[in-house]
Amino acid sequence: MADRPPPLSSRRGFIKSGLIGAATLASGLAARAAGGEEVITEIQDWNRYPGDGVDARPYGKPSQFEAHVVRRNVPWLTSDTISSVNFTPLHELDGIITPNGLCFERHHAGIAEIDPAAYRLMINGLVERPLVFTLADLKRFPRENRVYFLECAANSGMEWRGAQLNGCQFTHGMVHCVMYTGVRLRHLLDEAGLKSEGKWLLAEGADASAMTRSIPMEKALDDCMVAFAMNGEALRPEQGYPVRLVVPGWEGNMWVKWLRRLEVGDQPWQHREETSKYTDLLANGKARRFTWLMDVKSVITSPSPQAPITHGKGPLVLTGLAWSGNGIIKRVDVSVDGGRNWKTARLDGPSLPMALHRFYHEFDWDGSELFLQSRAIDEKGFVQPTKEALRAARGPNSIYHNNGIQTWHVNKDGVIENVEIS
Ligand SMILES: Nc1nc2c(c(=O)[nH]1)N[C@H]1C(S)=C(S)[C@@H](COP(=O)(O)O)O[C@H]1N2
Ligand SMILES: [Mo]
Repeated sequence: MADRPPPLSSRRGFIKSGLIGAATLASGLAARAAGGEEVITEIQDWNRYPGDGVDARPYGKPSQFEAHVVRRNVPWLTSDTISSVNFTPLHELDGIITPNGLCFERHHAGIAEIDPAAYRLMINGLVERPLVFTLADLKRFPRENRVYFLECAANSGMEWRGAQLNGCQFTHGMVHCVMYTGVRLRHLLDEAGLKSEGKWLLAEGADASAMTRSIPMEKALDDCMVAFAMNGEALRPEQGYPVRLVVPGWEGNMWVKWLRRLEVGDQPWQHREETSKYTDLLANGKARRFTWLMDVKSVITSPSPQAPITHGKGPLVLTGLAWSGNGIIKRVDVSVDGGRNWKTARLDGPSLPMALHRFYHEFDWDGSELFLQSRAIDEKGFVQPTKEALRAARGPNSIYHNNGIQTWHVNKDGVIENVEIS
């Protein structure tokens, strides 16, 4: 085994090259002159030795050099990790689809590990025929594939009183977007036979939190799905394996995971505060009762505090995400001067209703300080508000449904901070 290469991290070529990071650009050129760099002029180990065979990685994982791209939690936010949340690393991702292993998790009693053979979904209440479905039963209904974002109503909630967390992973990472495969809820309710008084649906999870939510029947019959796959494979346990409810465009709390029961009723149910209350307090002390739809929102994911500018002046790709529970995103504007001047960003990738949209804005950075902002506009004409406008409407003590415009301050060294300006 004498010719076995040393582990990658100690290989001379990689350590010395500085391939990632410290490059200085010739002004206006996003490349460098050829010659002198041994990572390209010298043969590297990966070029010399054969690698792993096809039986070494039966379920593929990202490159070892991407090990920092992970979900993270904020330890001081909740008293334990069972009823808690972690955040999608938005600053490291591109396109509109969130990889399954990076979708943020929000549980009230940890992850339920359900044996699919023992999985049952019951429909009862105001129906002609109460029914119980196995997973195999669900897979005998016509299937649909739909790409949707899921956003927790508490996303950006920590930012209500001022800039708080330094990174879009933490300020905006309670969102993910995957392609779901499943069956329309409508087909299952038809099978059970809805009674005409059935105006509300109670959705109940099989986890230890026994979470329930009331969903108006109109929405349930419109576009809700009972999903068993995400991005082409079975749901992950974290996301509700084997079956979760999909409630397009509406707050994440209603997307009941580990779905075990649907009860049809004639009015909304009373729910336990700690699992199902995402009520918005208003400035006058009143509360907005039903605020299910997630409003138009966007954030610049790079550059951002966790993705500083390390390449110096010259060509820069600014990118971010926009989404709305009202449908598709029509336009995203970007400002580099804190909202004084706006330019239309370039949307690229599929534009699907109630899904994440990807935008880009390419410009030459002259090395001066910037105040980066993005502002999304959806197909219904709703424009993402400033944080001041939101506070004026709801007062300083609100928490949920914060879709205000985010500002990132870029200093001359390319270091970036979460700030608020007025
Ligand atoms: N059964 C069950 N469903 C649940 C929850 C839960 O704790 N238990 N959390 C809800 C909340 S508050 C959110 S934001 C979403 C999060 O979905 P995710 O973990 O797939 O990101 O699931 C919802 N569905
Ligand atoms: Mo949530």
